[in-house]
Amino acid sequence: MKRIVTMQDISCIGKCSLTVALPILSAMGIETAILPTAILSTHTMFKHFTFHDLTNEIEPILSNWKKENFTFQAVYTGYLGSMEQLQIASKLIEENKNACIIVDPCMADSGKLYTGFTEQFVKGMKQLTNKADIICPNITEAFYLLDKPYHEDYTEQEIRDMLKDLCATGTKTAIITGVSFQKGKVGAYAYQSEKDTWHAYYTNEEPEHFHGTGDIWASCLTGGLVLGKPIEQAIQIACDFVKISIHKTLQEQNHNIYGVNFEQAIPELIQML
Ligand code: PXL
Repeated sequence: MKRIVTMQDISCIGKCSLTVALPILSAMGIETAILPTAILSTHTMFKHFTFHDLTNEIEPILSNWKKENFTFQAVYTGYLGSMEQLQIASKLIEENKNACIIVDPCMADSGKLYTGFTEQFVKGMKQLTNKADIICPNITEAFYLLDKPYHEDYTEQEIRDMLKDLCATGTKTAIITGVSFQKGKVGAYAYQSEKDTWHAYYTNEEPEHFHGTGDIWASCLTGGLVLGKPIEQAIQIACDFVKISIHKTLQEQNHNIYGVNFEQAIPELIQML
């Protein structure tokens, strides 16, 4: 059985980070070790939330794991809460030289940094992405990583240039999610620097936007790759699963805005594998 490790927070309610990564990766048949970075009452899109930092727990957990000689096929990092956690993630990557490293630079959306993030953190995250095999920023995060002003009227050439720039400092493959060049269509655009190849995949855009979809997308991508799918197929699975999850959410009359009904889409995910 494949075993991976994912480092991100536990938002107790809110359907993001570990509460989506763990069920999705488990459903995909992958043993998923977790390194929780913090425990929050909800994700930070709520007006009030508690935040208990778990940084001090991480190093002892890692040193215990070392004694057991655990190995991981992939290291997947998501929401990290501090500069110190970026350092720990970096160390985790260095200690797992044979693993596929997937860094989702969770820090921004809709043109803005999430609550609590700073320009200094963005610089630190850029350093972390340089160490990854694969990164999957959304459009906003891609602009932040490249220190470019966010705008919505980007062209396909601009996205291609950004993907190349993201790979220029170390990342082997960059995928920008939430890309749209045509009204009603949204997808992901990838550049594999080692092969100098491009790949884009789009689905019909659903009429509402929800929190947590980036984490669902990155979890599916990670799962697909760990299962040995070609990156084009892993991207398709991730895009389709997010789309189906949003669709199921919209079918429910009193749906939550804080997350999507990905749970009800898991049978379709398994069929896609
Ligand atoms: O989905 C990204 C995410 C993860 N974890 C926490 C968040 C967010 C987005 O707001 O607040 C705690």
